[in-house]
Amino acid sequence: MLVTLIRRYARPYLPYIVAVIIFQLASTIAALYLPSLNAQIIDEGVARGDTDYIWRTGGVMLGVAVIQVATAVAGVYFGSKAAMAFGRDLRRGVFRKVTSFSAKDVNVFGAPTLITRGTNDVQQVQMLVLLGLNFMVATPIMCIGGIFMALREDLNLSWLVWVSVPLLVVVVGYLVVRLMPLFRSMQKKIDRLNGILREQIIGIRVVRAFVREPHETQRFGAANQELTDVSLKIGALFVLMFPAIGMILHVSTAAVLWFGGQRVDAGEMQVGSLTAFLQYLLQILIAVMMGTFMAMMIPRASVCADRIGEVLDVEPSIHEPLTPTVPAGRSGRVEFRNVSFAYPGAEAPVLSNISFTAEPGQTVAIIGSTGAGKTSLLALLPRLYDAASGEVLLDGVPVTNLARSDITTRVAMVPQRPYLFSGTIEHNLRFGRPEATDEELWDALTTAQAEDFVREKSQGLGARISQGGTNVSGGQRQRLSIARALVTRPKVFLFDDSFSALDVATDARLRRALKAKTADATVIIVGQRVSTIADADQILVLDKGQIVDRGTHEELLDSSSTYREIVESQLSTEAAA
Ligand code: M5T
Ligand code: MG
Repeated sequence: MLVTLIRRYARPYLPYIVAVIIFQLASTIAALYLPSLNAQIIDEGVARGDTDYIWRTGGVMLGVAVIQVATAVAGVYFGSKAAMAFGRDLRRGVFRKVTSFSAKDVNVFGAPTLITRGTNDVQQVQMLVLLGLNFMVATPIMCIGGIFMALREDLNLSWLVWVSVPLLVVVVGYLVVRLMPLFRSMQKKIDRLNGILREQIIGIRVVRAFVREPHETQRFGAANQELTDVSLKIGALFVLMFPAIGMILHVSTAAVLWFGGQRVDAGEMQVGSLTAFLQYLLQILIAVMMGTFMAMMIPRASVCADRIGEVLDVEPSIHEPLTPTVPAGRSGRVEFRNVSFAYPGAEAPVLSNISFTAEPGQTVAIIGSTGAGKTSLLALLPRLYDAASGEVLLDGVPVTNLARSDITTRVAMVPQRPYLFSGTIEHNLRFGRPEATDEELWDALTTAQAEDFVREKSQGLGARISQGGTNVSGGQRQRLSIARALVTRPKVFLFDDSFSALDVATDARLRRALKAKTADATVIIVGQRVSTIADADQILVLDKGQIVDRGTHEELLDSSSTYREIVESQLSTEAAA
């Protein structure tokens, strides 16, 4: 997966990557050349007392050093550019994919892990790409070139290379193998911590109301502690790593000086060669170390890449038809034909054999006890879910054959738990139709009986709404979301229990105003209160996912015992109250 992701998302930045390779090649060769120039100055210039030679070679050395630094900087610059662009594109890819998910697809993963995958996981892969670009060329060339150059200086000391390099590989490799599983579990712990934190922040009011802070704090504390423990274990290994590497470097240095010194004494080696050899050995060891660090990043990044790939590979369960049917009429006629539906993983169907028609200009009401399947029924029209069998038709065309835009421009839903976005009231109202004028917004607010409280706000339409709409009351949120639906001027309105948070008088006023505005639209209302739905053209009585009775209020009072029971229970509670 890691390779696939990198191949797919790094392709547009190939020119940058080529630049990185060229610059690194140049800077590595320059770096390898420097010690040998240094040796020449000492062994030829200083030994012969040739000041001219020293100046000349020194000049060349300065030039090479400048090239080395400049190309190294350029390499890192292009490498960072490519890696950051890669990360941005990958993040965008994950985000696009997630926004194409249906409710069902999101549930398969869960929101917290989708968030971690789109942020932290992408960052890990991006980090690997960044380091990879910075080291992939330099490290092997530095190793091989360094060994070659070192041996050129003195063959007799070569055993020092053969001893110190494998020693370093073994020590660093051992630590990396110990670190890998820790990194893998760290990613899971981060997921879990995100999940708990998210849940607690969203549910903060409930937590307060039930005085669950100590319990929740403890739950968070436990997850936090687990992450800390893993991080500490990782830290402990890192603490070992640096002294171990330092030890090997310093012992190698001492060994080179000791054995090389003896050879210089014996006149078998020149001092310049000795320093050059030492510098090459250090270059090799540092390159080996970097290579091993890189190798260590790969498993972690590949865990992350797999997690990202799982998201990217999902075929959204609800997809647009390839050749959408263009409906002949656009009046907003809704028809359910023998529709059955079950939630994924549930054994019993939530809806079975639902058939009804809602004509433009008509109001169809759905009433039934909680859990009867009212919300699920509405969800099938905008394709939040697809029916298992039967057909849901809009203007005579099955919704599965309609282009998404054809559905969304004609169907507006006021969900049972309305969600507002952070921003202003205005920005929320224009959600479905950005080009709506201010008059249209006020008009919608008036109809939704929300005008007064928006006018009371000093910033009016510009008043801030917090994420989820938590800074307005439940009833205000409901009315704002009704206004939001009105602004889109749809052909079909779906109101899911949208009047429940309103008092009876406001409810009546709102519905009277709505009636005028929605005269030629199809309206489907889910309601709990009989008074809300009594004047509907057709009332469907839903029980355990089936339509048990249908008709107008008067007809149902006569014919339906279930409906009568509902009416009587509400009358008696009103009488009691
Ligand atoms: C009908 C189940 C739920 C209930 C039945 C939304 C949802 C519901 N269900 C799931 O299994 N998964 C889900 O994501 O389906 O639920 P409903 O359609 O929401 O019922 P309702 O709208 O009539 O109820 P209410 O309380 O809003 O009046 O068994 O468990
Ligand atoms: Mg519901």
